[in-house]
Amino acid sequence: SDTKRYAAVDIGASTGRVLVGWLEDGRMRLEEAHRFDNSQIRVGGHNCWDMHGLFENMIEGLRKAGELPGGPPGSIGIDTWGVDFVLLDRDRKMIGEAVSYRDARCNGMCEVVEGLIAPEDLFARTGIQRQLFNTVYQLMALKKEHPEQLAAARHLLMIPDYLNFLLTGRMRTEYTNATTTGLLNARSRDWDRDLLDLVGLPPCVFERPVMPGVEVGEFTDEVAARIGYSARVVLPATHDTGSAFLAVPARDRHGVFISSGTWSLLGVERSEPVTSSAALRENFTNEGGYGLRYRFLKNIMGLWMIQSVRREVNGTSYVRGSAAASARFDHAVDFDELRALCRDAEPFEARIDVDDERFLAPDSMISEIEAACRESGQPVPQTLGQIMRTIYASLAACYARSIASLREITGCDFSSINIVGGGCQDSYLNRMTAAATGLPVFAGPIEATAIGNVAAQMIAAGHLDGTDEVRRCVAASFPIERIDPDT
Ligand code: LFR
Repeated sequence: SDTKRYAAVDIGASTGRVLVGWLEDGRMRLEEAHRFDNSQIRVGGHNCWDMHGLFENMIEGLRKAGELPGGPPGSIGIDTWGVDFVLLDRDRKMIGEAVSYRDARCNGMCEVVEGLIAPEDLFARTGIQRQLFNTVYQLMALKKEHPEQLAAARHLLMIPDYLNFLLTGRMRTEYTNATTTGLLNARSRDWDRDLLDLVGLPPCVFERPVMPGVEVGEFTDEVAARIGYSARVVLPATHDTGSAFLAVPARDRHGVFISSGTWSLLGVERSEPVTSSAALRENFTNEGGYGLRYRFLKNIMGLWMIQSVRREVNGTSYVRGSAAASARFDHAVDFDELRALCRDAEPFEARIDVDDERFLAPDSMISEIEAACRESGQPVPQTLGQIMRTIYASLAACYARSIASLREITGCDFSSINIVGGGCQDSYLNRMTAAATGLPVFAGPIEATAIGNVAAQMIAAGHLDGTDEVRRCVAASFPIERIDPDT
């Protein structure tokens, strides 16, 4: 293959970016071409993704990527958050909106599905955790509210699949992200047709998933004209967490991985799914990973809580144009300032359950935290610093608890924690994590998701050998900080 430069379009629930990666003397290099905010819009009574805005930002980013000194990338890959999707009609036009997973439409849908299939049976089939927003529950909500949309649908595409379609005119269903629907059979790695039947979803909209590494196609002429060059679109693990895990510079087989962004995804890689009753009870999941591995992990609310507090004190909202609280300060508060307030609030101690669904999309994160403390008979935070302290201490405690469960369920012992993603820059949280777990933390790289995306393309082009080589290459290419429990 002659492909030398690779672009990653990596869109998370809060921000998106386009990065270009290449290999130089055995090391991976990265350059950022474009970064943008991903905010939601209110349409038809729901919080939705601004698909038009995301597409335009992607085009802009790829155009800028082509103008970097090294010349245009020959291959590009897209990854995004999981579970969300669009439906296309027989003319391949989008039906309705891409509703966001934090929208309230799923309330009550777990119960509806439980009436059709026992939770144990569902978990045994899919290996997927019970999360209110899994695609299966979103589809049940859609079926209730807009049965006509589901009836008109000919294709279901996950968000990255849809962006790939817009770039190339070709439809592919990528496996890792498809697992987050909660509708794939964990062992066959294909849609569980019995399950689709049980919950009453139209089997014809689900196309057989293909693995990362598969080429989707070239840009359409129209897209190539706008971007200024043409390139091949190749599938990475299109689920961001799948790409992030591929890029974890694991030192050995005894590390716990945390992909820290809007969510903290804490877990390990396995070659088989774990669907024991303990895994179900602790709500662990078995998501499809790169190279036929499974990510056995737990979703922890993560930086979302801190981002929400910050937006709230600054009087902004993650949904564009929606009513926001009035700002509490005469200046915009940033994360450093919040952390400084937090340190000043030591040793305030109250603990909340950061796994609780009440924190998924509360009207006010601050009031929700205060209420949770009050209801559990603990001291109620009185200052912003105390709110922050409560979140940080609760997150670190949740990490420690989850690692203990992981140990119990898998029977494995862990000797370190690898934290990757934007959240690994939070040295305060890293120190608290090391202290709470008693394990050394290895923090970095920050752009693990984009790196994993690029790496999958490099493997597909024959420039890297596989997962182990990717991890060695990442370890050699990016700064990784070690934080010991006693520092
Ligand atoms: C992280 C992530 C998680 C998924 C959540 C919702 O960005 O993809 O893995 O549980 O977003 O899709």
